[in-house]
Amino acid sequence: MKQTSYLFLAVTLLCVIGTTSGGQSADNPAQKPNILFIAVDDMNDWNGVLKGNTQAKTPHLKALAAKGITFTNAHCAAPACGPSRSAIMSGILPSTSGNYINKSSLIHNPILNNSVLLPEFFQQNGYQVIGGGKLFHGYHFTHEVKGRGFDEYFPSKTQDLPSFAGLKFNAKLPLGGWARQADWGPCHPDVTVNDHPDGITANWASEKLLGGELQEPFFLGAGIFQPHLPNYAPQEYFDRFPLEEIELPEGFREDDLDDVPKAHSKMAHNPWLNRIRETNQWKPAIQAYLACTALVDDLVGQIVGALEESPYAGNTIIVLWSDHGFQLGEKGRWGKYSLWERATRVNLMWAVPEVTTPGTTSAKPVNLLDIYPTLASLTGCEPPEGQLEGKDLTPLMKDPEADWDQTTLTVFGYKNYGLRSERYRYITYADGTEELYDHQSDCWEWQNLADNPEYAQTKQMMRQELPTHHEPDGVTYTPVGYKWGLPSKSKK
Ligand SMILES: [Ca+2]
Ligand SMILES: [Ca+2]
Repeated sequence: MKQTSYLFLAVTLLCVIGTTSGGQSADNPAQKPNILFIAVDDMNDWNGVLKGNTQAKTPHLKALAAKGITFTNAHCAAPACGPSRSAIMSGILPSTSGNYINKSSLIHNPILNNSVLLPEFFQQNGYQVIGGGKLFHGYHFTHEVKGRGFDEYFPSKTQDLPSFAGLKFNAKLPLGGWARQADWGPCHPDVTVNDHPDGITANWASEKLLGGELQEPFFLGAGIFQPHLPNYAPQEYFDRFPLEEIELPEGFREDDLDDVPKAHSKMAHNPWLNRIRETNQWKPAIQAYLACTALVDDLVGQIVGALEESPYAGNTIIVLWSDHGFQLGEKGRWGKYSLWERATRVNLMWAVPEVTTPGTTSAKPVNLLDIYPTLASLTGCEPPEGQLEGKDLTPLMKDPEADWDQTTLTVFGYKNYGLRSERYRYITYADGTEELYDHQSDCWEWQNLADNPEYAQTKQMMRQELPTHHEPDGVTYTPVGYKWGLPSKSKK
């Protein structure tokens, strides 16, 4: 009965308003655009689109950028997989939910657990929702959200992809293998991209698209794990970046932390760079990150290429995002877990039929938190009431220079905030210490201007944008600790 009445309503509406096009509201689910949702893990701005480093080779990301709009000043809600992805999937800021660090569980957080997660949202709106790879935090997808909102998960809701530890290697790995999670190196020559867990995810997504049997509208999520450590890829990817040509990061300065408050080290003490330098592995580690980014690029090309060849090409929104950035030595850090540019800046690219203009960019400050409300808007689905804290990006898709918020926010741990405007980055830590950088003259954030009285007004403007609410009722949260961003103690 219910289905019949929906159909009747849809047919009636179609008679009244005629056909609708992609990106416009339509009450008949069959008319709504499909969504290809590509997640990439730990991919920073070292690529040919965001131009954070010139060594990267990423033709397929460039081709995707040429299809639609790239947000060049997009930032994560949190510089760690767990809270970043929880924010993307719920549309709720970490400071609102109390989900601050990787160890914080999504489903044991009452605010997040009671929210309508993005896959559930599309399922409730009549979409076929399927996913594979790493979409939520935890490579083992099923451990966290147990398939909530998915009609189908690859390989299944109870079975994970093969682990990286199972790949074959020729040589001993530099830091001793998967257990440290900090290794890198080429796989054994017998290993091809089809054996790599990310290759398996990309093959699955491509086959789904090319198979032509998806029920429209669909939401297809493909989560790529690289270039998250361990940086393992087939030899051919390492061969693209000869070791003798590798250059150290342009943004690295030995004395860079001299003008930075000590509070940053409380968020995450990261010994990896020291270890990497001591063992003369800096260039090999950079080579591996570049190799794995090139692998991701090929897989993105494969998935987008499959969509283009599929029957769904004309009515499918593509959104590609990375969950946060990564520092390859800048500010003494090999890792994420900081509020600096290289850790918060992300890839955020959209190609939306009849909405985006090919090859456009916008430098307005935007956030991964904006993905959920934007998808709701583009598909004409009513967002869950009172839940979403991000903004619909559609106005910027139509006019990249449209009036917009002055800043966007990244949260890492209790009362540690990074704000990015078009020109400045402002950081304030829980102990009240501050940093301020002027990107117009200092793209590497070398000179902390926070104590310079000339910038008092700028700081004041930025401070007004900070959240005033940091301790959600009824939520047990763990402050960021000293070691690896793991909790040092529990609060409440
Ligand atoms: Ca990540
Ligand atoms: Ca400095």
